[in-house]
Amino acid sequence: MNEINAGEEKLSSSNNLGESFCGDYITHRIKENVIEIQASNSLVLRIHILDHDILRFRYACDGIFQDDFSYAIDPDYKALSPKFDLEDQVTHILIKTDSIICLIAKKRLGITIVDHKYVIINSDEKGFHWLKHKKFNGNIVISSKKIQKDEAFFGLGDKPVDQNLKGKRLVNWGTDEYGFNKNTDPLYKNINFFYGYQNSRAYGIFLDNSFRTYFDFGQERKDVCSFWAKGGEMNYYFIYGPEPLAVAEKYAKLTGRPEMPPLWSLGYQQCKWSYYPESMVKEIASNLRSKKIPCDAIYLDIDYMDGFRCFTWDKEKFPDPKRMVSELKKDGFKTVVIIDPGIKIDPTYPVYQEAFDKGYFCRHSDGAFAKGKVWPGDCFFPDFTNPEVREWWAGLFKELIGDIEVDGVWNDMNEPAIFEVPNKTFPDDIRHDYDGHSCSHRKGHNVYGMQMARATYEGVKRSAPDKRPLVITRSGYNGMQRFSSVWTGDNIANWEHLEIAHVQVQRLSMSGISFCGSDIGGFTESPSGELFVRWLQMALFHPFYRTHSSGDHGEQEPWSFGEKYLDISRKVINLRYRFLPLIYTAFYQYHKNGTPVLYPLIFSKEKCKESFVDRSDECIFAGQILYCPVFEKGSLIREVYLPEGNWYNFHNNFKYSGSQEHIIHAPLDELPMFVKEGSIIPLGPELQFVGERKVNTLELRVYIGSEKTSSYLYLDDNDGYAYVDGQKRYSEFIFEEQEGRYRILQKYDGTYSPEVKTFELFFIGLENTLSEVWVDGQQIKKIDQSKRDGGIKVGSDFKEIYFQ
Ligand code: MIG
Repeated sequence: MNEINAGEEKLSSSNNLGESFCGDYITHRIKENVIEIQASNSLVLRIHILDHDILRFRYACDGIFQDDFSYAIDPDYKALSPKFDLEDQVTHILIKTDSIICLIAKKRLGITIVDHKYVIINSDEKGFHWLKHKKFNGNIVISSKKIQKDEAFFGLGDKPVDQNLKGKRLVNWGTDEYGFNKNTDPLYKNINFFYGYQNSRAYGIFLDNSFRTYFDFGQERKDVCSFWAKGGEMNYYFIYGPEPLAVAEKYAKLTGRPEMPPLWSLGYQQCKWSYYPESMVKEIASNLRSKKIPCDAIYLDIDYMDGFRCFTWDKEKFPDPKRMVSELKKDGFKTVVIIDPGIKIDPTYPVYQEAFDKGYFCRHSDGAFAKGKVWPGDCFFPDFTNPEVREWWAGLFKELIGDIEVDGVWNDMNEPAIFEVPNKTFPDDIRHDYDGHSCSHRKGHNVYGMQMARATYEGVKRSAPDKRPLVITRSGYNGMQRFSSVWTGDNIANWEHLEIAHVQVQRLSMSGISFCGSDIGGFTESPSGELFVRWLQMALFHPFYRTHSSGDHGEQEPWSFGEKYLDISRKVINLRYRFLPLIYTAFYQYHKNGTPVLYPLIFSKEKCKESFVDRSDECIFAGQILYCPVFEKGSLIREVYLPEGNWYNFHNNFKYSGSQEHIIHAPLDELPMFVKEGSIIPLGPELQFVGERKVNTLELRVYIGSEKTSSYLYLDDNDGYAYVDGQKRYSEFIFEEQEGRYRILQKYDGTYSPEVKTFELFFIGLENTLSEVWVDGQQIKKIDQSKRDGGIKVGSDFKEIYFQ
């Protein structure tokens, strides 16, 4: 038995006759930054040295490499071709870069990667090997590595499993899982990237292979980590940290980061399946405003369309979409609409007819278009892996975005999901263009959703070139973050799902996908008021902040649970808007450097503690705020672990010392959160929506600490592309204590003049009352101790502040 199936089947048993291994070393040659090693059994290994800490490994079993083509790698990624030394020793070839040494054993080409002290970071067990795929006559390509002592594993996108993947086997094959649960696998997304972490050091491995992939972290054999693909080439990137955060940033640079999103897309979004007709949409909008719930976007789910035909409107429900969208806009609401991949087979429907005439739909291997049933009934499906099809698809948004002025597009069902078939998707034989590298669905499946989101992104962007696009997608492959935000799909309104979403969002963030969120309140079933507000809190720092529900179990708007919960919802969402400048700043750091907007403690800059490997309760946002949602029904108490240093409770400014557990009061209307000492946290005003009025003043909360600390603030026009040409200000605030006084230095480049002209400073944690403040050499005013509200106002372009 050498066919590998999901889950139970054994991957490697010693009596597995089909197993083939690398032969022994014969010779090597170096061409620029690629080292090619020839083995005795005609196998060839190519090692690309992309950076001093990023190596790419490719294996050709018979010496013939496949086309070097990837949807994942950012086309703008530039390999640095760093300097390296190669040593040809008796037993090994050594490749030395500035940070690692890669040893290739001449026996069977076993790979070991060590640091300069020869401490092992990662090493092959069986290493690369392969099995004959019985059914397809290709190879199942496998890489097996030793699990180091106490090694933990993280990553892999949207897996709804505990943070540490040790002991688990997981599969990537995008699947529509309505009402998924803890440990449901696979889910919608296909992110072939994981971390190994041991002895305070992390590396990442990205298997760039879009066939069905498997990751086994010691489930089958306790000390072995294997990853494999049911076809294609063994082609993986090894990224060394040593800090986990450094791995995240390097991975994000390799597979790309998104552009800055429009600020409104980080505001609160209200969605349901479905709001219709127009009067209902208007009622939701007016309720949001009259009940003073801040909101930036309303979503239209599938029922806005005419018989679920993409790019059409049901004119009975929505007689004049352009008018409606513009009226919503006047009220400060953006409109986002859903677009699915299935195109209804209907010769009277021009989108269908054109795609049919041009042959843009996916075909079976014998040539017939592939039919699948989804919402519109029988459909054909555009082959988004064909650049010409993507181009056509992008053009379809001209009316929707350019004329009707819809602001964003939500791509669903793009695993692709198909009804009434046992495997829930296309059969394997379907053909894909794969950008000229024609293949079957076995290879095309896991990239289908990403290519749809990509074509949508192009279309939205092109149709409104002065605005930043918003695209949301359910499925995707590594690198999808360049084009789209994501949500976690059809979760359930129960308390366990609060925790699942919390872990999923951290996992997505460390997998290069920071622009993510869950259906707030839960998609299926109905939350209680308590669960709903706890969910709003849990998601407070998730960049994608949207309430969504299937709609068939009751209402799920902030006012659906009575006055008490309406008030709490308002309070939480108001706080979201106060945090927008910091969420935007964190997003900028993600856009620029690949830094995840939020991450678990194990990724924090605090000295890495092995005890964090299983810990996902607490989460760090923007590098400076630790928050820990309440996951238990009825609970008003939260145990929280604070890492080293001092921390301030955001809500009452009490100071706590770190490196220990605390028990804190967690009232129903508060997300427990703590600010690291030394941080300077910007807060904006409460707004009903982004752009409601000019924001000329931001609060800066200065949390007194003893160590020199940098904080940041990013400002630009909140939409449009002027920021690309330098119309932005990225300030670094350096806080430090100097001879009994405190100093804040502001540094930024450029001449951009932001709308924010004033900062209002609040000093938190001063031991004595504030007596003096000097701004750029001037003592600005006597401090009036009787005036306790209001902070110290300074120009937003200040250079240096002293206070004591
Ligand atoms: O078969 O469009 O995950 O968010 O509301 C269900 C209807 C199709 C699944 C999505 C969900 C959306 C729903 N869709």
